[in-house]
Amino acid sequence: MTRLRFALSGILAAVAGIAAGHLVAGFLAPASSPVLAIGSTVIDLTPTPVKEWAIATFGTNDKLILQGSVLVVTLVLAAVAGLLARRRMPVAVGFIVLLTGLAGAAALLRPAARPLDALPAVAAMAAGVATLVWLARLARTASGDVVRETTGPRDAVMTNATGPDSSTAGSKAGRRGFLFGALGVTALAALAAVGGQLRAGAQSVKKVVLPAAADKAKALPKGLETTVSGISPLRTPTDKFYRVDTNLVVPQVDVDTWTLEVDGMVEKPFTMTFAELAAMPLIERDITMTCVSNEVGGGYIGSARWLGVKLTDVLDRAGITGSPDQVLSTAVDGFTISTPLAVVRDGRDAMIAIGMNGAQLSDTHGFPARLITPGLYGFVGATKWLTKLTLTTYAADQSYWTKRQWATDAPIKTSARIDTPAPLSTIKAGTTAIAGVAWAQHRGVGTVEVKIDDGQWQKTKLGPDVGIDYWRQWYLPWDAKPGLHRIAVRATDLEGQAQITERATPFPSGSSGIQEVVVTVA
Ligand SMILES: Nc1nc2c(c(=O)[nH]1)N[C@H]1C(S)=C(S)[C@@H](COP(=O)(O)O)O[C@H]1N2
Ligand SMILES: [Mo]
Repeated sequence: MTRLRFALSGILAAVAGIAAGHLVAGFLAPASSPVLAIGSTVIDLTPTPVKEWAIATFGTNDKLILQGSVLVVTLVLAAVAGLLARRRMPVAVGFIVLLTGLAGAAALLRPAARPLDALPAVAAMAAGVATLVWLARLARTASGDVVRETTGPRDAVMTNATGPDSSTAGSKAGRRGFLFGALGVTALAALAAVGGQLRAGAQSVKKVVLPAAADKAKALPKGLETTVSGISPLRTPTDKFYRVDTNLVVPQVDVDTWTLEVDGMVEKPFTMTFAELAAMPLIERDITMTCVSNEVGGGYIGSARWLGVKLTDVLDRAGITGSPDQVLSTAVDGFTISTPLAVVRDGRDAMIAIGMNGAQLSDTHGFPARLITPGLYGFVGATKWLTKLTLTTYAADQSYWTKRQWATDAPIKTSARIDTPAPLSTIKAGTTAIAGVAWAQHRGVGTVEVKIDDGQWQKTKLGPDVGIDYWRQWYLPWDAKPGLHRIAVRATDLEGQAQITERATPFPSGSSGIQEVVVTVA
């Protein structure tokens, strides 16, 4: 019981510290909240294969699981600190100082950190130490242990605190004292944590007015979703669009102070405001984005209408000098992406997007501006929360993922996905549709074929053509007979190049292989 009380003192000290830190971070910078700061550092330090495994295993829950793990490890360490507090208070306090110090260092080591970002950790340290000292004192009073402890000279002082009737009778009041103390700390911590959360969540990006495009996209044709149930809609609604980034906290960028800087191997480096960027000629394009971490048949793909400025227009304004081979783009949090300059300049619609699906970018998709490079996986061409473009060379500078051994030039691989019937589902016998989407960005989808069991590859019917940078819906009517069936799909691009059938993992340049689903027809 005594040990439990001390362990609990440590745990509650950590809870109080984390909550106090979260509260302060809510006002200053949400990403500097202790658990989040440590979590982000863990993300950056995690070796690529482990990261891949986490994304593959936990999918979009990977961030939650990471934060949960950081929390659990912290609480276990805090319990140890609590146990130490029983006999060696200075060591226990040192332990808490060390833990919160690590959180402070993690917050300060973020690439775009400001000195103030250390404050949440300082608050956590103060709250943690105070709670530990106070609860450990209550725990000492509460435990019958006090009697034994009086035998040691070191604890003589402590006995005084509990008064002369400190044995059995005193420990009952002491137990209640500890209980109330623990409950009080829990309640205060809950309040602080909720307060911090509310405060952080209350920040949202400002509404901006986006000018119309000078060069508009054609009206989007009617997609197959109106006739084929279960198929992905031709355009992905923004709230259904996948999200992939290294951020535990979504950056909330102040558009009034935001700037885009262009520097490096250029004649005239310059900085522009959002208003200046939005005043440049805007293009509107339908483009399908894909994440390199998308597994065969996976969901890290989305198609949207983007509004923005041609990237080459902005680069031309600075005037390129020397022989740079990459555009190194930097996000407001210091995250970087390398995009091959040759790709940017080959005529495709690489752009700095400020609008998505008829609205300003949402905070999760990179408000106020992001890169979109048709045909390249997101990690080499889709920098969100963009703030700087540097013309440089791969020899001189490396980006976030390049440092982690991912490919430098990563064209999206041709692939097809079966949306319906769902893998391992049971469907009714009779006429149905096998349907899905296929993509071969910047080459265009030529044909999509389906194979049922050991049959021939059959050509499917394609949905409307929205251009070579966009995915293509497809379907095949199927008279499904009872039994277990295997359905496979493959796509070929407009140049006649079939998708790669050999299985490859997403690392280092995107997955390949044929998707095959098994369904039961009953
Ligand atoms: N600042 C920043 N931009 C980023 C990333 C990131 O981690 N940070 N991830 C990239 C990756 S891997 C992909 S696939 C796309 C995803 O964009 P989305 O979340 O809008 O779908 O953003 C890219 N841009
Ligand atoms: Mo990605």
